[in-house]
Formats: sequence, C-alpha cells, structure tokens
Amino acid sequence: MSKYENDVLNVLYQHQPEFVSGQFIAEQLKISRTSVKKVIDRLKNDGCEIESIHNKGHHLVNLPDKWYETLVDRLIQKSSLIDYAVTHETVDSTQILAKQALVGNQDTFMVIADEQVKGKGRFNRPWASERGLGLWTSLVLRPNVQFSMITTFNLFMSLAIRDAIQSFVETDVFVKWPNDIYIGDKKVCGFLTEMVANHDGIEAVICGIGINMNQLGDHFDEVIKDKATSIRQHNNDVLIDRYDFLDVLLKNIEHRYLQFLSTPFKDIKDQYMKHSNIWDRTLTFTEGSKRFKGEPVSIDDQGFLHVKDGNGDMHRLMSADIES
Ligand code: BT5
Repeated sequence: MSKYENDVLNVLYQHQPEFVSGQFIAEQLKISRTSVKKVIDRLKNDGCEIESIHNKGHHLVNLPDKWYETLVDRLIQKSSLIDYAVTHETVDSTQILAKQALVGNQDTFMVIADEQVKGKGRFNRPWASERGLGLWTSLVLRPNVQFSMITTFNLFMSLAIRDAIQSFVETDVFVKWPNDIYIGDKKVCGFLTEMVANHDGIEAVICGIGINMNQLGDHFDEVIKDKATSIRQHNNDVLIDRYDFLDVLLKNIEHRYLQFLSTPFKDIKDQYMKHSNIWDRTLTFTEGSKRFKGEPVSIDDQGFLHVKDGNGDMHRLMSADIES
C-alpha cells in the first residue's frame, strides 16, 4: 500500500464517522484534490467501504477484514510495549518472520498477518490461521531478566490475553496452563513463547499468539471444529472489530509485561489460579516421553504445576500437554 493510501486512510479513520472534504485531505497531505480522488478510488478497490457525497466529502463506513499498517501503528504509538508493527497479508508463519527480523538489532516489534499458511503450534503442530478471521501475531520483546523467568512470562501473558478476551464476552474465559485460553470447553487462543539467548542472557523473547476472533462454527475444519471457538461466537455472532480488539489486547499485554518485569509471580498467583480451568479434574498429562493421569493441585511461585497422580505421587511440571 502506498504512502498516500496510508495517509488518506489515516485521515478518514481519525474523522470517523464524520465526512471529510477532498479539499481538507488535499491540504493536510499537500497533494492535489485529483490525487485524493485517485487514492480514495484505490482504497475502495481494496475493500474499504467509503461513502463519497458531492459537496460533503468522504466518510469511512467500514474497513475490510485486514490489517492496515497505518492503523495498527496508531495503536502501537499509544503504548510503550513495542517500537513498531510489520503487517502482511499472507505469510508462512509470523513466528518465522519475527525470528528472522530480530537478528542484528535491538528493536521490539510485532509481525501481524491476515493469514498464515503454515501457522504452527507447539511441537510443530498445525495452527489454523484463516485469512481475515483471527489475530495471528508474533511479538518480539527484549526483557532484561534471567532465563528462569520465562516460565512465569507465559503466565503473565496468559492473564493479559484472557483479560482482553473477557472484556468482549460475557461467558467466563479461562486460562489452561501453560499456553491456552478457553471459553467453556473450547480453545479460543493458543500461544507459544520462544527465546533467543546468548552468553549475556536473553536476546529476545518471541511470543506467538493466535486468537480466533471472527470465525463462525463452519469456518473451522473437521479436525478442530469440536474443540475450537471464537470471540464472535460468544458475542451473539456479531463481528468483533479487529482494531478495537487489538487495542485492548495491547493495553493488557503492556500492563502484564510491566508487571512481569517488576512483580514476582507469587503476587498474581491467586488471580491466575482463580481463572484456571484445570482444578478438581483428573486430566492426562504428557511431558516429553512421560504420560500419566493426575489431578492438578497447585502452581508454585516459579510457575510450575504440581500434579498428584493415581498412586498419590507428586509431579512438578514446567510445561506439558494436558488432555481431558
Ligand atoms: C498452540 O499450540 O496453541 C500455540 C499456537 C500459536 C499460534 C500462533 S499464531 C501466530 C504465531 N505464528 C505461528 O506460526 N504460531 C503462532 P498447541 O498447544 O500445540 O496447540 C495446537 C493444537 O491446537 C492443534 O494440534 C489443534 O488441535 C488445535 N488448533 C489448531 N488451530 C486452532 C485454532 N485456530 N483454534 C483452536 N485450536 C486450534
């Protein structure tokens, strides 16, 4: 998208829901009115719903289901979390791009895409990331902390994502230790945290977040349709405004990230446990080659899960796959 398309979109977005005259846009951007008209036609071709009325101007009615860098940047400027965003229509995986882009600099940023064709979960499992329906992003952060704190980083992030989703739905939203967010018994978000480290410590943390925003039931394929849900499905099927959601998500992540840097996990442990959906149930745990049934008992101050198995033996887990 050209600089002028970004600039015109920004002016229209800022003045929503009012009409803005072609003359005003031309003066703001120091271009001719004919150029404004051409740019607006290009934006319309791109899927932006813009009402243009003679003598009144242009009014942005609706945006297509895609990320515009200029609009994502507006949200990022409001927070201290990251320096900038890079948007893409289609990528293999935002996680791969983020890992490539963090080399040779100290930037903090997010890579965000409309669609991933090779989205990945943990252990290389596929992550369904259909075009225009979800929030598929990788955040690159540079926390100046010990390696060992990465376990609790995940738990602070879980609460941030949970709280953001909760503010869009009435039904209770739960964290499922260590990396999932659930509404009812279905997964609405999965995320993973990877780390690049050198002898001095952590160089970067790459947090890949996949959130189902606007899928309806039949958007999910056979393999996941009984275990996946979206925010929209808990909002009376009404479309979630992607920029409103991203705004809330970034604010929550900023809040929890600053908390992570300044506060031990034990201070938010009660909150975390209250919003977890794994208590009072016997579940199956897989940790590496170890697989057993047990009941989660608590989480310790380092973020490890304590599980009691059928023989009464205790297990202390840093990460695991948990099934009902
Ligand atoms: C996760 O893995 O839940 C982490 C997913 C992280 C995805 C983000 S999107 C942005 C960034 N770029 C990437 O390439 N990845 C990250 P895991 O716990 O392994 O769960 C994977 C399992 O969740 C799959 O085996 C499916 O059963 C299920 N699944 C796949 N796609 C799903 C979806 N869209 N919604 C709900 N469940 C899904």
